[in-house]
Amino acid sequence: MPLIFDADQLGFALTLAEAVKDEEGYVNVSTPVPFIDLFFMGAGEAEAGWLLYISPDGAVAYYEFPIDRFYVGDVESANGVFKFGLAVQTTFILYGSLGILNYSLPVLLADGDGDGSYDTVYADLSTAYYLFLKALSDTGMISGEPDDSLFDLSFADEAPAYYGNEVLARDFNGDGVNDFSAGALAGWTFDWVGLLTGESVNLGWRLGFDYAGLVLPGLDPQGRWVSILYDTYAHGTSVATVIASRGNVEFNLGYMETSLRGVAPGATIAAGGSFLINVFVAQLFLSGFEPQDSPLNWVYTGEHQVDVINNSWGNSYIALRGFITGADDYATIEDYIVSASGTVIVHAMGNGGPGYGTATTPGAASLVISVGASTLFDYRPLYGYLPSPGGDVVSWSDRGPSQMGVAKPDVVNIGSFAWAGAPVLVGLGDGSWAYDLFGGTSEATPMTSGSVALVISAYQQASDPSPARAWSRLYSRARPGTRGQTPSHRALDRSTSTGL
Ligand SMILES: [Ca+2]
Ligand SMILES: [Ca+2]
Ligand SMILES: [Ca+2]
Repeated sequence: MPLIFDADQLGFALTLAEAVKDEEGYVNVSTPVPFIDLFFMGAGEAEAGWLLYISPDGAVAYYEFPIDRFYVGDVESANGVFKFGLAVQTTFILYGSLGILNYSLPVLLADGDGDGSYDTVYADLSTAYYLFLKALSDTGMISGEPDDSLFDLSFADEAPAYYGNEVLARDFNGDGVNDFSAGALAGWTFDWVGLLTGESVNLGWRLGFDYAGLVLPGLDPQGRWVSILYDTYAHGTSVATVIASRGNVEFNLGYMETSLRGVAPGATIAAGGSFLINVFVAQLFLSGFEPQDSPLNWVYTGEHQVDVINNSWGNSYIALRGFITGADDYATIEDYIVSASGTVIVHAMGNGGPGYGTATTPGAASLVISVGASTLFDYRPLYGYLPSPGGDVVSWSDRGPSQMGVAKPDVVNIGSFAWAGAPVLVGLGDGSWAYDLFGGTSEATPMTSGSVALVISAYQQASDPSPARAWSRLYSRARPGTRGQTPSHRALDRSTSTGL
């Protein structure tokens, strides 16, 4: 089962329409088709599919397509009965700098092995890709028209996705790099609004937003829903590539070609996809907690599912809510997760520096590894300057300490700036262009999480890893701060982490 947890159900799609295959190899869908959109908290019934694209300068493209009949060819489901639905996805492409996309992806569920449970997902990626390219072309974002044959209203040309082969993406120009991606099948979906279970509790946090609810399979065996987790923004994907990019893609940066290999290219990535609603539930789940019968009774199972949790986010407004950093509800729950489960949490310290006491929560939690940002000037040829080493704490990196008096951040790492991979859509139809100049303590944190993954991997081969051991090893390998910086400003970079 893939460790992909759809914490906010952003990728959740209802597949309630039955679709029966006829003798000509088509499935006929009775419309309207019910759909749900948990990004905009909407639901409805659709007579047609759609794609809406708004370019950065405000040009709008909108198309509809029929959804009552799709070709499936030789694709089979038990007794010829499929389930059909529309997965509604919204993406602010590269934080919206390349436009906003909202579209409905036709998905078909099949019981491929005939055992009575749905196990296989098909998505009409070629039709979605055609409309995406057409929208980019019609709004002047790219030149040329897409090939009409892509618009096929067919699942027969699409590869099946299933547990063991979860990614729903395609390479259309044959260079080995995916050019359109709808994300990946989630192993679990968190029914935080109680849509399917009727069980949902608003926890009424002072700071947080998390709901208590029950965890369901990402692919319903009865075929009523599927969660296809995707990235709405770009941030999470860039974070993940900084940690564990395999370096399989050669990106052309204009002044050099690079594979953008991650710090720990052998690490396995789990996803706790969240748009900052159920972010602590995602961490509880990945660190080995599960709800037992009741949404309010999350119990530690005795084994954390991941070794390291990367948190490239934080809240800067804690003082306005009457808390002090390090003693607030955010920090308390992360300290609890670390101490109860032994999972290492690495957290961004925030970009609100300089200044004494600058700290976000829960980046300033006592038991997490808090990360500030240091400089690296390898990217400067982009702007016509020579590269240079860097290695200082950058001006805007939060300085700490926490208001509990704990010296934070624990380390600094590259955050100003470095290249990172980005979601496939950032390539605007060609995945080889899906990269970005990334930065902030958001980037320094996965740089550090990758190092922690290497530390833990080494400990697992030698002895017993723990958050304290990971911290002490990391800290002892970091270079001392210079130029009047406090002792906590120790700089970590790839050379120190790979010198383990
Ligand atoms: Ca089956
Ligand atoms: Ca197709
Ligand atoms: Ca390609």
